Amino acid sequence: MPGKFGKPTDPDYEARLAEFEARIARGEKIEPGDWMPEEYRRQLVRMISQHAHSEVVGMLPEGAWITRAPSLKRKMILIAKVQDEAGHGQYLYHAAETLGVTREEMLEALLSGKAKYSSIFNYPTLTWADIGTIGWLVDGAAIKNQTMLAQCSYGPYSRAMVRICAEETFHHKQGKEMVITYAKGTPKQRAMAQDAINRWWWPALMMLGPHDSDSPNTPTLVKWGVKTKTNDEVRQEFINEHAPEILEAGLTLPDPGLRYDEATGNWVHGPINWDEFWAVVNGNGPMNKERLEARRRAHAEGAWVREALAAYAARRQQTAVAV
Ligand code: BYC
Repeated sequence: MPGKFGKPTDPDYEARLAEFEARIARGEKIEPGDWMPEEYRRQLVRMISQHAHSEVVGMLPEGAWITRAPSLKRKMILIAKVQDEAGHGQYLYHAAETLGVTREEMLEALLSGKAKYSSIFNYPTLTWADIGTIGWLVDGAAIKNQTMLAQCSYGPYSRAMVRICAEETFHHKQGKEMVITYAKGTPKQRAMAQDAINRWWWPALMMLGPHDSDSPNTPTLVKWGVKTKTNDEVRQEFINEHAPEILEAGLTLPDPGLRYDEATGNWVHGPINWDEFWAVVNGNGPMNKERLEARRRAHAEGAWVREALAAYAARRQQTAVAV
């Protein structure tokens, strides 16, 4: 049930805002139906719907390899993983719907190219090692970000994150196991794993969002407890965990500036190519066009399912009235 969304021009806005912020400070969750500033709602709809779209578009790069998995075991793991991403999309669309936005509005925004989704899914999966690398790096980055979002002040988003993180943890483990296996394998397997790490490392760092100095949404999101860490803080956590593990596996990272800093305990990275990031975000990445076309095609091909569901619901309603 949508809540009351307060605007600064409302006579009681300041008093209600103070109570809203006090609830967040006490660690209470804001639930659907509760009073909230319109800007809090707008930010959540933006973020949760982008997140849902990312899960759905994120099925495409990995889905492309289901028919080419090298063993039955790997194929079953990949099918389960891609299916999980569809489920994550569902939880997230539902969470966004609690804020009064409809599924149709969100899908229209995605299919028309208005809505954003994660930059990472606009890169191609060129070899089988990309599948393991997505699990290790992309799910690894997603978990760092989503563990933080599981603490967020909006109840439905926070609860969706708890469940999603549990599933992503399995995705992360299988990806790491796969890449480490290939890193210890034949020279050809090692080369394939290294090539995949080289191509996915920087996009995985970019996926966590622009530097804090270029992140206009962070201050509002942190103030209202949606984000509890900034983009750079989450990125640092991701690098601190993954850089040593990748090096330990006998692989290298494509960053000549990467070094461990004794004083801070952080792995310091070299400059990130933000021009590439913004090009991808603005629709000019290697796979943007293809990803959107695939989603539009899937939506058109699913029209008969939506029509059948609507016809079934109408018939059930008629039967209920007759009884
Ligand atoms: N890609 O002010 P900022 C997964 C946009 S999927 C595209 O820092 P914010 C998985 C940003 O939207 C998990 N756009 O934004 C699935 C904003 O533009 P607008 C995906 C990006 O929101 C399948 C502008 O840049 N995770 O795990 O404070 C298979 C300025 O940025 C990106 C989520 O979606 C980007 N990477 O922080 C495998 C997590 N980064 O909207 C795995 C939820 C920034 O003002 N989202 N932009 O026009 C978030 O946590 C935050 O939205 C972000 C960005 C950290 C991504």
